[in-house]
Amino acid sequence: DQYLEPSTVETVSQYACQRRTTMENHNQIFTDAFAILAENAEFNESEGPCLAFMRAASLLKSLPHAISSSKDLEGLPCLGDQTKAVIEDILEYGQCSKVQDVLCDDRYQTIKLFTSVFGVGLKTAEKWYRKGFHSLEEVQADNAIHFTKMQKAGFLYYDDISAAVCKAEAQAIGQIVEETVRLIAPDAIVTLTGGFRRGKECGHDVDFLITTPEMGKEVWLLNRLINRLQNQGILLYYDIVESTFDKTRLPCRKFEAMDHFQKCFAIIKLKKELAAGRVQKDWKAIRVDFVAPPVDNFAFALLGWTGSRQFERDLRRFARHERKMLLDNHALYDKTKKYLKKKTTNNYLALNDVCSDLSEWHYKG
Ligand code: DGT
Ligand code: MG
Repeated sequence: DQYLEPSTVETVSQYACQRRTTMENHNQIFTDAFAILAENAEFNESEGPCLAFMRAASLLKSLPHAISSSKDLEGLPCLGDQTKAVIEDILEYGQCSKVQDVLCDDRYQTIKLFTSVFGVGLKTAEKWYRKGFHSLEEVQADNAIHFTKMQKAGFLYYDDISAAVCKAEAQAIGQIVEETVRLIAPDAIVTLTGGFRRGKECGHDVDFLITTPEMGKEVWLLNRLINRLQNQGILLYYDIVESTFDKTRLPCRKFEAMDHFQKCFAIIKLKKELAAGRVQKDWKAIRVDFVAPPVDNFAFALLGWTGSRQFERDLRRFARHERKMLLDNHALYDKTKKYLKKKTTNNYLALNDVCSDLSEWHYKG
């Protein structure tokens, strides 16, 4: 009965993977506040509060109505004293002083700016902040800093990459990728994943899963794809991360499981139409991620790369706590039977067993 339509069940599930979430967010004023508080907690490496704010935001996004009084919060999971206080502040004053304090905070503003550069993580941003820098210009002017290849590309294409990618751009990139992959392997499987698979109107990058129907053939795909894109003159940056896949290892129990598939983080030059008479460059740099799992793991990779991050986290938590299974981007493990579901057919069956209803709910919305 946990799979019933939300309207017919009285309680809202604590798991994002059991909640229908549409593109319509009736509680954006609250979820925007939580996103800022979660980001600030992340910058301060406060994992608990960060997760609590993200969970609360995810829950409010799934509600079919706007919260208009604290009475509406009764019986809802994922809301603690801190998150409730934020909601009550907004209900009463139209804004939350804690959020305003974060937005005005020098450290928050600066770390947010620095981490917005492709290739700059929290540690690097902090190092630059401790040097007393507040702008990207100051950072770039420091001769003592050795920038990685990724960061150099991040600075070079900063304006394009920090602008959102729209659906039409994602589709145009999809067409280029599809056509190029077809030239290498006509039977290859190319699937758009990430936010655009969930139906989002815009995103920060475009994500693809690429594989071949024949096991083992996928190992050549990314290098050949990169070569072709390079020959077309549209590859601005790439970094291929080789597969570290070890089938004997059990899935990672950390909540933010990373996978071991071969992948490539790239920046692609997308031609764009210019309005007549405009003097402007006629292309936009777009961040693109390619992941090349073996076809045996394709179903799990697809599930893992479709997101959202909260959905993935809760799906793993659901598998662990409610089904005594371990789920990651490679497979589903039965903890009680201690075996690994390996074959493609089994993978699909396993997915159907555990979460097909749930993911359908999620993605239909
Ligand atoms: P955005 O920001 O509009 O691109 O939103 P998403 O949802 O496309 O997020 P993105 O592109 O960061 O990642 C796509 C999904 O893949 C996201 O839900 C997280 C998930 N994912 C699964 N495994 C991995 C992994 O090993 N590395 C990364 N970076 N993401 C993973
Ligand atoms: Mg994405």
